[in-house]
Amino acid sequence: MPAQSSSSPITPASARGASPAAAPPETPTGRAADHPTVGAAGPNRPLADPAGSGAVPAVDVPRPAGPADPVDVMPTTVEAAGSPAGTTVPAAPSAPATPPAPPVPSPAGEIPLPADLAALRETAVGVLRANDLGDITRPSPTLYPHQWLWDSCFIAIGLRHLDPARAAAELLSLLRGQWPGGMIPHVIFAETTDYYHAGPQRWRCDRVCTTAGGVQSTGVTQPPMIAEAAVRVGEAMTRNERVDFYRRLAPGLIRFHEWLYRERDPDDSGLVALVHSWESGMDNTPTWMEMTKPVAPRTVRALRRINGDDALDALRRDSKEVPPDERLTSADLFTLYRIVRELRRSRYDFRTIRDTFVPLVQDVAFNAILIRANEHLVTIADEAGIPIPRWLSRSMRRSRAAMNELWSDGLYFSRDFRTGELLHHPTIASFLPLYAGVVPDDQVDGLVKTLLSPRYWARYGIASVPTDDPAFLPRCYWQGPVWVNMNWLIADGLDRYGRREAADAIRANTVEVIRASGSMFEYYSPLDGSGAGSNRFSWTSALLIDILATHPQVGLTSADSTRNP
Ligand code: 9WN
Repeated sequence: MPAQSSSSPITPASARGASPAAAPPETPTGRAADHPTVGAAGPNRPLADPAGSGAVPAVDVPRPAGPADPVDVMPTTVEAAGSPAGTTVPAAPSAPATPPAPPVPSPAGEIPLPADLAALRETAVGVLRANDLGDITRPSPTLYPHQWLWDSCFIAIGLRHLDPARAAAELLSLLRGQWPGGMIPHVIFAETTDYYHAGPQRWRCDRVCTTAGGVQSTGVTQPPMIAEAAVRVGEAMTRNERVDFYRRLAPGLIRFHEWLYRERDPDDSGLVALVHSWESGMDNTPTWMEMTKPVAPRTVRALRRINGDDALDALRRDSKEVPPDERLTSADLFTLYRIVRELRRSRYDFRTIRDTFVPLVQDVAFNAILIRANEHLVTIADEAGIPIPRWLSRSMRRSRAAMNELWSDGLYFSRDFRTGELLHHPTIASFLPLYAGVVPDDQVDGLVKTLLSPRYWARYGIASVPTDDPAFLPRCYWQGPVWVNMNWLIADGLDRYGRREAADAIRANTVEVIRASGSMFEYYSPLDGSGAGSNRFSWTSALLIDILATHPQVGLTSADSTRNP
């Protein structure tokens, strides 16, 4: 793995006074009253909202320059080698009209990247540099000013090509937020007064626990991508560096996996349950919204009846950078706030939460990511020389078997924890078992064929909701857009099933959709390739850097729309 710490444009960790060998810096306070983002006048001043909790500050965040014009191309499909006969893989979007630039040596010093891709990579590096807050990277400069769990993992996977020590620091910094019971929270709040719509005052976790680093956090978790990221970062290190890094990470990481099973799989089903759609990372995916809508606050329903969505839209503050129609609906957002309030009242304790109205879902994507993470955890613990408790190994084995219970009609689905009913919403999550590596051989062909069908793989990539689904909206968050992290995970799984050509076609398509938009958007329309959501988004940047470094041939071929994968 080529590592470039010497020429890294990211400030080396040592220059910031931190290295993976040094303890992560402590934040001086964990008390709400002392925290700059809590209770202060200014952008985070809490106001009432219809969900009855949290802040509605009065500061506008300017929307950055809009997306580039969608590239106007005719749909093309090419035969998918390695996929069942008759399956087609949509070609990568064709290159912009400008003639191809001469190749320049790739920063990895291997296959030279065409000049336009080298420039795109520089843009991606620039985004990571601008979002670098020291030992953490914010997902985007305006909409997401704190540290998110799975974002930091995808970010570390890209950062390892620039500065492995900094990538390791990104992962180790997640342990600062670890709760005494082992949970690693989905957001660790940075010391910033920048506004975030679900900031510390909505969670009040300081009343429940003090985190290891004395930092403020949310009271829920997010997909456990840490082990995957750690193994990738470890690959970019010398053996000694890696062992040192794993020794520092492994105890906290094992405690996190223990917490997931102990707290969220109390019945030993093998599948952990989530208590909020934010834990899934796919906030408004139809599966979760089906479970969420019925618990909308009465005030929200009433306001909506009287004034339609406009009144609610006026109350939300997360849509100043991003138009409301690219995010979840206001009614759904205020319902998610209501669920947070109930979790807060339950002190984030699953045994209490179980007896409330809070929807509980055995999320298929989260569990798939956990299963793969378990494998990596074994590698990490082995190399660190730290044993994994026997009961945890048993739970890990149970998870692999339990995944089969989520299979129905050719796809995998999430399950309602309370009723045991499958939630039959086909979404991108249905394919994550490929990443987990748990799909039985006789089911792989069918699943891959469905993935590559135009319902899912539209002109500009894999839609997060099938394009013919009533819930499909091409530019709305997790209701249709292409997400770079989903592409990365699925391509990784396909590789391990020997479907390299389909995997590379996904990677080529990913590179091309980013190139065509010219910017690091949060997500992209699968129909016209236009960027949506937040811009200058970190994981899009990091995973682009990773794809170009690990699969440079993809960058070279991606402009050729007649290419046959
Ligand atoms: C809530 C940061 C996060 C991602 C999630 C994405 C979005 C947050 C929000 O942004 O969620 O966690 O405020 O919308 O859905 O996957 O981790 O990028």
